[in-house]
Amino acid sequence: MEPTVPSPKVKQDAESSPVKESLATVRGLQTGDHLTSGQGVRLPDTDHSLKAGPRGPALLEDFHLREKITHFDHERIPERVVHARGSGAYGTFTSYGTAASVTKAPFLAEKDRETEVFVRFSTVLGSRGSADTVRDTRGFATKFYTPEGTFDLVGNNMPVFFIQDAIKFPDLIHAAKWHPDREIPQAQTAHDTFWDFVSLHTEATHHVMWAMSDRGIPRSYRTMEGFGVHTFRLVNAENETVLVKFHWKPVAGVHSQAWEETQITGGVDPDFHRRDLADSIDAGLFYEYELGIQVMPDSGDETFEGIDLLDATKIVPEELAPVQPIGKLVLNRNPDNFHAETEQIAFHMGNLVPGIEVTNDPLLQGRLFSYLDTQLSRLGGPNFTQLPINRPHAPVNDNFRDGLHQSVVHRGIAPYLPNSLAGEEGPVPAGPEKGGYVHLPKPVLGDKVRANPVSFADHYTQAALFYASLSPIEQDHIAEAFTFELSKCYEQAIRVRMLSVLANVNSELTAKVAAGLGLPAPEGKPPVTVTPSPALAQITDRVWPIAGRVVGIIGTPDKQAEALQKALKAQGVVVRVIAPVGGPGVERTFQTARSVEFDAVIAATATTDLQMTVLLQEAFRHLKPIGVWGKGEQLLANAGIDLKAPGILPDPDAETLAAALGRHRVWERVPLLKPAAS
Ligand code: HDE
Repeated sequence: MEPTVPSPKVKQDAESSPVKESLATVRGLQTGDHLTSGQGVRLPDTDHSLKAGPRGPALLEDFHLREKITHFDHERIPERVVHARGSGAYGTFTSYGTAASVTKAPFLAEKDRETEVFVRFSTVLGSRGSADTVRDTRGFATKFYTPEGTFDLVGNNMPVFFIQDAIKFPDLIHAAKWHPDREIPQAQTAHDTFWDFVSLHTEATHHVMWAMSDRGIPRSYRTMEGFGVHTFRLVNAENETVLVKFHWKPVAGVHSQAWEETQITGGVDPDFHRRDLADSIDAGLFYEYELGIQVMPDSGDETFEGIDLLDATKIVPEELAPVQPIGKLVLNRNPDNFHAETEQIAFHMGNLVPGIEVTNDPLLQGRLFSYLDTQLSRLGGPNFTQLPINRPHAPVNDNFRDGLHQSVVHRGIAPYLPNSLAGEEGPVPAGPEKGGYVHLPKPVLGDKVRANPVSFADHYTQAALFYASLSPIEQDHIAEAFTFELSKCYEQAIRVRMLSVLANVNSELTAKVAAGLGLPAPEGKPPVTVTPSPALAQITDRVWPIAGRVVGIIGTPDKQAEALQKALKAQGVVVRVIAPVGGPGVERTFQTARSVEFDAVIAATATTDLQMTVLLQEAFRHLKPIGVWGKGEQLLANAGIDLKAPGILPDPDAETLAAALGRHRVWERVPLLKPAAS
């Protein structure tokens, strides 16, 4: 019943791995029929320690007991200081060839070039065991294993960041993570220290708007955009340069959970996103994204249309610089071992290949230091690049030697340059003609100062632009999120201060949040005019592909259910029957089903089961299409749902359901859910 994917054993042994086996030499190293010690000695018994008689004591000479427990004692490694909670998958990136004029990096420039990648998605604030669906920024980090060396694009699902200078990162994270005295709250920003910091450090305002928007609560990793955030410099074969911003565009569109759904999901399935990624890949419903670039001229001042491209709190609206697609990513293989692959993968902003350079963005510059540094304590020394998941798919000849966990047996006596002793075995420097990474000569000049450029000072215009670009429903969600989070603060002064920040963004938003908090709305100085960027809105008239969506039928596994299953399968939709008890064709029981799992529900029985009533009510509140088959009408009546309400689909067929799912939710139902004005 419950599990709907093949067992892990079947999964790992599948012959049809769609990507090439990068870890072929180390996958499944545990071989042989017999249990052995770490030294390969066969063991007759691993259930009883060696004792002086059955009643003990245990003997120190029991090498198996000591080895087994010692290894176990050291199984955990430090979790990431941020982005501790994550999950990942392998995939293939195929270049369209459309970036050939702007970069010489072959994995982007050559048409149809396939590159193996590993992507790790993450939340930022929670610990490794925290829930997936919390309100947070999501990491979207991609390792491209190219023959020219590894390139890492370590991005987020929001295009801006809280701070402009890396030196503020420890402050930001100390404020945003749990309170140091009690280590609560876990994985959320709804607490005093976060709002204290961001209300004082107003360059965070733009990112806070994104975090409070529906982008902070994605439906799945499949339905998230990804952004490189910083501006990068691309270099072509003629050494001409442009400035670019990287975007991942999900083929499935950008969709979010409803806020209440995220809270329920955190309890009923804390692994919601992780599970969806793994199950979807097992089911062949691969996650797909297009990589795109916004291309800006490499003007000497690194600005574009008045926007400072070195300021990571600013976007370049797509209407000013369209996102040009340059390749496609398909995530199509699950890791075999979470620890070895997803936990041990180490990203680094300095993993660059010829054709891609960094800029002077002060946030990016600090990251260039941090990522390498953090791995030294997290992965225990400088040789983490030798871990299978981190090994480049390019020859390595680095003259680095020794160190903890060295697993290469280096030969030769001259790991230094210049030398006259290494002969054929020694590396020689490679100039640009041999594919060497040569930093583009750029003049560096300036007084030594601790200061920001003047252009970094505007903290509100783009926050206002973001708000103005969203649909009214999304704007309401932002107001509700601010109200919720600020209500969770203990300190009234923090709420009042944050309202005064919002007052500089948008007075209507400030009024709504102030009303929710029962506080007066302060006057501010919001930007007089902003030009909205329609590309930022999530709720539009667009209909999206529906692969990976889940429909639940409350009923029995009959012919009608089977026919729907068959018809929607073609579009990648999973249809699950929810029945009172388990049995053939039943995937969820009344006891185990919860509304959050389903994107649409069909009531096909007149059950009076209270859990099913709640499921329908939640589906209704969360704006999901609800179909009615036969006696299902009675179930809707039990749940107090009006059959004429928007998105209640009488006797829906596959086509009707698909159309409704393609719009993600029944937005027309929103007015029904607002409390009547008194
Ligand atoms: Fe990170 N960040 N970060 N970050 N970051 C880490 O590196 C850091 C920033 C991002 O799945 C750490 O290996 C500094 C922006 C992702 O393994 C650490 C600053 C963006 C991941 C670190 C930033 C990110 C990390 C922790 C301010 C989006 C997870 C463990 C200058 C563009 C990668 C690790 C994974 C992880 C430092 C800001 C994205 C400590 C100092 C901006 C997706 O090195």
